[in-house]
Amino acid sequence: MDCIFCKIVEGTLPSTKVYESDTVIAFQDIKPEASVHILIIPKKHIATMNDVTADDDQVMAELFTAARQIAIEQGIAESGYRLINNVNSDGGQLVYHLHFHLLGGEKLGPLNA
Ligand code: DGP
Repeated sequence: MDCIFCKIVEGTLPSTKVYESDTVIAFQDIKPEASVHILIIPKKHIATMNDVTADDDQVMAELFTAARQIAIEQGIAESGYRLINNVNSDGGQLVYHLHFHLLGGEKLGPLNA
């Protein structure tokens, strides 16, 4: 499958990982838009939020657990952060492997700027 995030999961494409469990990994975004910009993804290939099913309940819970833990580790839990999932064309999705952007480390601008 020609998916760059699957290649990051397999380790055939390098990334700077900040978190890994059996089902989830998180790594630095290659084009950061804030001082902290981390992508949190399921190891399983799920193209978009629209493709999540009830079978994925556990992995979805683990994505949010990872987000909370990474925010603490990055020291941004108390100051605040943003967790974003872009879906399809209007949502600005460029990589079709489900991911959440964890952004913080500075005062973030308007959501739709
Ligand atoms: P989105 O527009 O929501 O699909 O965001 C895709 C993000 O993925 C974007 O912020 C840049 C990041 N990205 C794209 N290719 C790579 C890559 O090869 N490595 C890493 N670390 N991030 C990537």
